Amino acid sequence: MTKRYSVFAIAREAMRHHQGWERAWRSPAPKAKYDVVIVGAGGHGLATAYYLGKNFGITNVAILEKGWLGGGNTGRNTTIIRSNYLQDPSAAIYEKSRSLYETMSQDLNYNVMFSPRGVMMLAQTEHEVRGYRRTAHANALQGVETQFIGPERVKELCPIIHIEGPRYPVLGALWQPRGGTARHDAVAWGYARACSEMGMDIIQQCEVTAIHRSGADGAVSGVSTTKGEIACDKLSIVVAGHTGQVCGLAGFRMPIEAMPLQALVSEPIKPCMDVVVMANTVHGYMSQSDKGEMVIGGGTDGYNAFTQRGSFHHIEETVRALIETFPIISRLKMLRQWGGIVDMTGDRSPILSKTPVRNIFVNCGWGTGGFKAIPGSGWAMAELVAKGEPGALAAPFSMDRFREGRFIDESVAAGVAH
Ligand code: FAD
Ligand code: PYC
Repeated sequence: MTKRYSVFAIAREAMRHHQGWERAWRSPAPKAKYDVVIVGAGGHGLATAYYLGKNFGITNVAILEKGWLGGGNTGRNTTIIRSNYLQDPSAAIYEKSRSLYETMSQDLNYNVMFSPRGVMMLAQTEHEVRGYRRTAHANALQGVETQFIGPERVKELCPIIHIEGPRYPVLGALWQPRGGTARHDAVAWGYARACSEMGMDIIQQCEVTAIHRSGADGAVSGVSTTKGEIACDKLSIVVAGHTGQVCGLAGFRMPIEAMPLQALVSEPIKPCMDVVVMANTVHGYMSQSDKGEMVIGGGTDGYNAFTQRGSFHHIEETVRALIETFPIISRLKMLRQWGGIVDMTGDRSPILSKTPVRNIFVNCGWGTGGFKAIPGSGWAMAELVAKGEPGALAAPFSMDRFREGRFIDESVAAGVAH
């Protein structure tokens, strides 16, 4: 039984030189067989496992990770959480997710530092004004709390914004007061600890290299990994930018492509901005971390690749663009830069779906915007894996929609140009 984290535990450990903390999760050797194997220990894989245990009592589960848990996009994103999407199925799953973030720290007994500081998406063209007004109306009907605010209110909420920009003045913004940020590593670590506590096995440094099928209908029977053979009744593939390759191991193709997306942080400065701002026209988004760094992100590279780096010209373009709206950052030094491999679908919406192989399920396509979706996606995916059929949250996101022309177009709400 893992000891609970609490103020008393902190006081107790302070008294005994922090000698009593235990490991947050076990690192077991894989068993020969599990009821469910999840490939990928990013946020979505871990959350799927957590809700399989919590909501359905399924705990004979292994989560296999080729690197270290949270080392993919989950530990590389700019942590923006919001649910201001246009289409009803998106608003439903992202709002479920945002609401789960509100109580995640208590639920997991792990401080994920959820900070509902408010997110604004700037409107810097007439087209965006119309678009965001429309989204605000749609959100009102969906029960998502957003509003379209004017430039004066934008300036009030974020005084460092230059409202009369040289090329793109700020004409207003779509404001979601309960949007915000959370600590990305903590989300992965909190789920990992809770899964391990339920008896699930998180196996790191364990790459899935083959997928096996058997029986008359060719249902999944197990996987080969760099740590040996593992049999399973059900397999959930949750590998973001590597979806194409891993699904290829099972013999089917996915309507998805992989691209690098990068971000950077500045040197730390005093607190100057207590909201998240996305400026999609000039193309950049920015928030300030608790350490004081300005967290800055840009767009995807213009080609498919698997480098977790991103290209230099993107940094230049992003920073140049943001300086128009935030002249205050012009003399800051960049501290570090990194990239992740994002998984993009044609309509910029995710896939939570059964696949052509019985008992293989896939969760992918969160692209540039899946950090905010981790709890909601895990919740919906656990239902799909446990019951074999999607519930109301996941159903619209099945991969049939590409064959049926039933797109859920969120290319504007994605907030990142691609
Ligand atoms: P990942 O965290 O990538 O996890 C997949 C895991 O699968 C990886 O750990 C990988 O190692 C593992 N894996 C792959 N192949 C195998 C294999 N064969 N065997 C075993 N394991 C395997 N979203 C937001 O909501 N807000 C943001 O502000 C935001 N900013 C972003 C900024 C950047 C720079 C990037 C890159 C992304 C951003 N995102 C943002 C998107 C978000 O990070 C992702 O959508 C989300 O983290 C995806 O989580 P995941 O669990 O699906 O994937
Ligand atoms: O989806 O909000 C988002 C986002 C911000 C930065 C990257 N993605």
